[in-house]
Amino acid sequence: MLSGSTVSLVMPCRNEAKHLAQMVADIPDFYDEIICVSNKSSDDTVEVGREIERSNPRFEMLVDDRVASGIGYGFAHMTGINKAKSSIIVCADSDGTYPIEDLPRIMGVMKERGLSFASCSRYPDKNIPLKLQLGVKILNFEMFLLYAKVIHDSLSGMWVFERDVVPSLHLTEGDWNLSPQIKLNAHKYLGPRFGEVRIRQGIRFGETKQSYLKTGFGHLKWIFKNRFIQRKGIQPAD
Ligand SMILES: Nc1nc2c(ncn2[C@@H]2O[C@H](COP(=O)(O)OP(=O)(O)OP(=O)(O)O)[C@@H](O)[C@H]2O)c(=O)[nH]1
Ligand SMILES: [Mg+2]
Repeated sequence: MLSGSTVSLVMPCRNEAKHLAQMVADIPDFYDEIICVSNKSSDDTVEVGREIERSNPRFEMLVDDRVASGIGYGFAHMTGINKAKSSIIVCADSDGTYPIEDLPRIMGVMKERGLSFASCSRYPDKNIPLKLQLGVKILNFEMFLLYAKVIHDSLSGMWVFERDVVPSLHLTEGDWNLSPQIKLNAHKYLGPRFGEVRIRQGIRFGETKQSYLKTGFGHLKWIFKNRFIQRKGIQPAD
C-alpha cells in the first residue's frame, strides 16, 4: 500500500530461476501483489516460483506459454496485467534492471504532473552500451516522424499506471512489440495523462539472451506498420 493506493507488480519471466528468490525477497513491502509470469522457461523458474508462493502470500506464479516467433514477453505482460487487482500496476522485468524500489518517487512525480501512465525512461544515460543507445534513439526518431510524439525511451520495460486505464491501452502484441505498443497507445489515448519519468537502469542478474539487432529490426518494422493499423486490445478482469 502506497499513498492510499494498492500496488501490483507484474513481471515477465523466462529462465530466471537462479536469482528469482533473491529478486522477490528484495521487493519492497509497499507492493501488495507480485505476479510473475513465466513463458516457456526451460530451467526451474516455475518450480522456484511455486516454492516462493508457499512462503510468500503476496507472490503468485503464473504460466503463459503462448509465443509469437518464439517470444512471449507481451503475452506474459498481458496475462499479468489482466490478473492484477490493485489500483496501481507496475510492470518491470524480473532481471533486476529496473528500480522498482523507486516507486514512491515515481508516483510523487506522477501526482505532481497529473499522470495516469508513466513510462520510466532510462535515457540519456552514458553508462548504457552505445549500440543500445543508438538503437533506441533510432526508434525514438521513427516514433517522432510517424506519430509526432517525443519519446526518450521507446523500449523502456518499466511502466506505472492506474488500473482504470488498462482498457485504453488496447494491448495486443505477444512479442517484444508490446513495449512500443503500450507507450504509443498510452500517448494516443491518454494524451497529457501519459508521460515519461526518469529512472536509472541497474545491472542485469545473469547473462543476456537478447538478440539486440534482430529485436531492434522487429521494432522498426512494427512501429512503421502499426501507424496504419487499428487494433483492439485486452480488458481487465472484474
Ligand atoms: N514471459 C517472457 N518473458 C521473457 C521472454 N523473454 C524474456 N523474458 C523476460 O522479460 C524480461 C526482459 O527480457 P530480457 O532478456 O532481460 O531482455 P532485455 O531487457 O531487452 O535485455 P537485457 O536485459 O539486456 O538482457 C526478463 O525479465 C526476462 O526474464 C519471453 O519470451 N517471455
Ligand atoms: Mg532485461
